[in-house]
Amino acid sequence: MKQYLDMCRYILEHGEDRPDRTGTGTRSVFGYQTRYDLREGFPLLTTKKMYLRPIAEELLWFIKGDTNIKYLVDRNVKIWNEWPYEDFKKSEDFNGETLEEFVEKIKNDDEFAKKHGNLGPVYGAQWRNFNNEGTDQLVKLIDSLKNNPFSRRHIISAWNPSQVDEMALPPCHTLMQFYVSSDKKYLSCQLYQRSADTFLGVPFNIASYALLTCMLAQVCGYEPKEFIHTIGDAHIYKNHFDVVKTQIEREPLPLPHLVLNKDIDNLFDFKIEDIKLEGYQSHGPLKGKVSV
Ligand code: DHF
Ligand code: TMP
Repeated sequence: MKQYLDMCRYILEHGEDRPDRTGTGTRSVFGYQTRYDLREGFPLLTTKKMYLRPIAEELLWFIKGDTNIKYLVDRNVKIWNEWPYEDFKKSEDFNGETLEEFVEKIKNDDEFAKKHGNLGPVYGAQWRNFNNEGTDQLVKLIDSLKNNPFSRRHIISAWNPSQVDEMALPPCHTLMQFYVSSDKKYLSCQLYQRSADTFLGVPFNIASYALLTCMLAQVCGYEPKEFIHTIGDAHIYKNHFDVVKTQIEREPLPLPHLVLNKDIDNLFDFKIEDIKLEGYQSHGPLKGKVSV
């Protein structure tokens, strides 16, 4: 994962300092691409301690077409909690609850979760039911990967201009395209990410799309080859500069290997226990605040 550290270094050295929506401030470059060869191992960062479970749970949640954080909260995955909480704070039901109290209510009160846990028509909704008009992009993609491998239209878009205003956060990973090698052996994926929090979000995004590529490869009869990550606004938040500098001093360790349950031949049958990582070694944890 030297590529990732090179990107961090490049942003710190060549980026421009700019204000941003959250008020934190970033250093940013526009347009940056990294490539990860999935045959060399699974690209989960080793220069800080990470866990595959929240990443895999979030991906299964997208694949289900779910957009309510209840699914994640029930599985103790915390990464999306802040955004519905921000909306809740503005609602008439808000009584000064803390984020923790809000999350407890999501967990224990189904009505409350239905009302306040939804992020709007984000990733899962667009992937499985684009624009709420019934187009299942994921089912179509699997069909075209299997039956028309050399198509140049293996695309899923989460970016829906007519619904972005209804979303708690407009999609950051906006468009993915797949490519089958000429010998029909390998599957590759390229992601266009419009906005990338290089310290917090990007390590999740790389692993998530690598995992999706491996799952799709298995159910379509290919082997995973490359994940290509193309970023629009690649930024490091000001309050992450110090941890990022610590991280780029660390030596990457050998990559782990992903082990999927080989019996699964339908993408929609994958469960968390079918997704395992072997041989993960890492440096210690590095923490940073998320800008909401
Ligand atoms: N906003 C911002 N400013 N940056 C993001 O990366 C981001 N990501 C979102 C939603 N909004 C965002 C969804 N993905 C974390 C990681 C990914 C993610 C959201 C949050 C995060 O906080 N990671 C911590 C804790 C991980 C955990 O709780 O398991 C980390 O140390 O990696
Ligand atoms: P923005 O909508 O103003 O671009 O803010 C979104 C922030 O979240 C930005 O810092 C990018 C970050 N982000 C990621 O890096 N990856 C993700 O998967 C998500 C959802 C957000």
